[in-house]
Parts: sequence; C-alpha cells; structure tokens
Amino acid sequence: MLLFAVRLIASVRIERLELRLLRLPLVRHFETSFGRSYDRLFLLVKLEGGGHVGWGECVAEHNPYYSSETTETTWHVISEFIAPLVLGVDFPHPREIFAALARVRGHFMAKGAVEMAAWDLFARQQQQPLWQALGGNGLPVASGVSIGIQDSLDELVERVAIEREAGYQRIKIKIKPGWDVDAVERLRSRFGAIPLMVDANAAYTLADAAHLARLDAFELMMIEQPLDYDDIADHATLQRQLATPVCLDESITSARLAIQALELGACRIINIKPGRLGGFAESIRVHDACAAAGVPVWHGGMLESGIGRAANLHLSTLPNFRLPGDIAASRRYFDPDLIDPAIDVLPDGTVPVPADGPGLGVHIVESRVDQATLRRVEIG
Ligand code: OSB
Ligand code: MG
Repeated sequence: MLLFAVRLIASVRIERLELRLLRLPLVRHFETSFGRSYDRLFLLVKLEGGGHVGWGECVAEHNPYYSSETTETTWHVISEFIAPLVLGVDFPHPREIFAALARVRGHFMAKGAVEMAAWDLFARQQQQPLWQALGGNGLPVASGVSIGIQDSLDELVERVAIEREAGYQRIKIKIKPGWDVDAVERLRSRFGAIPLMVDANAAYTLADAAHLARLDAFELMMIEQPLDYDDIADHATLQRQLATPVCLDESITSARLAIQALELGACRIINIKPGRLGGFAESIRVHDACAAAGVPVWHGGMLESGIGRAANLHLSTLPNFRLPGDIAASRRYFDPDLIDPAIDVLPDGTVPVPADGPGLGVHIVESRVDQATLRRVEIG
C-alpha cells in the first residue's frame, strides 16, 4: 500500500514548455574536420510541472554537419510534434518518455532536450540530485579536453601544454586528412606517453586504412569516428586492420546500434552523448549494454553551456563511464557561463558534480539566459 502511494507520487507531469534559441560567443574558436565555429547557437528547454521547473539543453548545432539536426529543425520538431506528446501527460517516470515519442522518427537531439529536462524536473520534485535519479554515484568525474585543429603544430603544442597544466587527465585532438600523423608524432615527441586520443569526425574512408594504421605506432587510447557517420560495417572492417581501438560517436544513435556495433566488432569503446541518443534513458541502455559486453564508455561533449555540461556530469557518475570524458571547465568555452558558479576542473583533473540543490544542482543566471536569447516561445 505504501509502495503504491510512493509510486503515485513519483510521477512526472509537464504542464508548460518554454523553448529558447540562444547565442553565446565562444572564448576561443573551435575547429573540427567540419570547419570552424566562433559562437554556439543552441536551444534551451524549460519545463514546468507541479510547482517545479526542469531545464534541458539541446545539443543540435546551427549547421547540420555533425548531425542532420540543427537548431531550426529541433525548434520545429519540439514545438510542433514533441510538445503535444508530452504536455499534460502523467509519466510514471521520466524513463517512459522516450518510448512515448517513438512516433517521431529520428530527431534524437530534439527528443533528448525535452527528455533530459523532464529528468531534471522529476529529480527536483523528488528533492534528489539528478545523479541519484539516474543511478550514478555523484563522485567527481575524470575529465579530458578536446582540442580543435590549430593553425600550426607549434600552436597545437602550446595548447596541449596549457591544458596539461590545468590538470586534464587526457588530451584529445581533432584530426583530418593533412592534420593527423604529423600532429600526433609531434605531441608524442614533446609530451611522451601522455593519455592521448584523436577524433576524426568521419573525415576518412576505408581507402585511408593504411594511412590510419600509421597511427598504431603512437599507442593512442583510441581513434574516434574515423569513417562515415552512418557506417558501422566499414568501421568493423577498419577495426580489423588497426591495433588502435576504434571508438564510435556519430554512428551510435541508439542502444540497438550500439549492440550491433559491438557484435560486429566495429569498435572497442563507445562515446555516449545523451543528446545524440534521444536522452538519458537510451544513454543508460547503451551504458548497460556496454557494461554487459565489458566495453568501457566515456561521456562526449557538444560545446554545451553550464546547463548541458552539468547534465553530462551527473550521467558520467554511472559506473561504466571508465574513461575521462569531454567535460571540461566552462571557462574554456564561455565566459561568463549561464550558471554561477561555473563548472571548473580541480588540479587532479576531475570535475565535481554540481550540488547546489536538487536536480542539475546549478544556479542558472536567468538574466544571462535572457541576454543571450534570440527567440522564445511558450507552449501549454
Ligand atoms: O565529435 O566529440 C565531438 C564538439 C562539437 C561536436 C562534436 C564533437 C565536439 C567535441 C567537443 O569534440 C567536446 C567538448 O564539448 O569539449
Ligand atoms: Mg566525436
């Protein structure tokens, strides 16, 4: 009887949804194999229900280069199709929301933004930290940094030295044809056997297999997403030709694809980004499937503001996040951030999980949110 009562109380009901489009300038430009960005455009979702609020950050970018979704497609799909499926519905638990959105095909970043906000709303209603609702341990998270393509190898060495000084536990550099073996060779000769990895963001094809195998000499932790975003089969072929573990990012948009990739031998490590996977529930399924297969995961980043960064930290405290994540200090990206205090790295290269109240545990500076807002709509 008591259990039944607790279950009833522990539901989540979204009464109102607010969507905002924001622009924040980046402290430093960020360059990947797709090109260079100087600012970050993104959506924020604010949910209200039962006298509480919940916040979610959408990781879709202004352009459809990392993924087919953009700030405009996510705005459209959330306001026209996702909001009507969640508003006024009593969900027994936020983990039920993803399935309720199944009618909408794809659009995982749009779904994820709303679903993650609902987990925050739920955790705040329950007066518990988000990590607890997710099944994590709330301990500080091992952090690495992602360093974009630079104008010269000297500049790259300088950036790596700065980030090593800050304490980060591993260095990831972005690579593309023409900026790969030489860059890695230079870093190995300057910094020795540091934890080092590369991320190609799908810049190569199987025809480059012999070239990529030259990276094996440098004992990298992994090579992230060398081949096309939707190509798991070719990654399996490539992995057979490489000693370096392949990690998949773009290719893993569902738990089913994660399991198939592992079965095919397409990768030995998976990068989890809840935005890419439609939210926390599907991320936990990927996490659990990898744990069952003995495959480590780590938490990726999408140049999030402190709001999305906080969400990533909470999820990263689940036990199979066994490698440092791309969850660096806010000030590498935004200054000031939308939250205060901002997220910071400790000298040992870990980042504490925000604990300023239930849910995300961050103080959102609404005046800064307002100032960065380009457009806003309320639904419900
Ligand atoms: O591939 O991991 C990626 C940023 C934007 C889009 C894709 C990626 C990235 C990063 C940055 O690597 C990670 C971060 O937020 O620090
Ligand atoms: Mg990546």
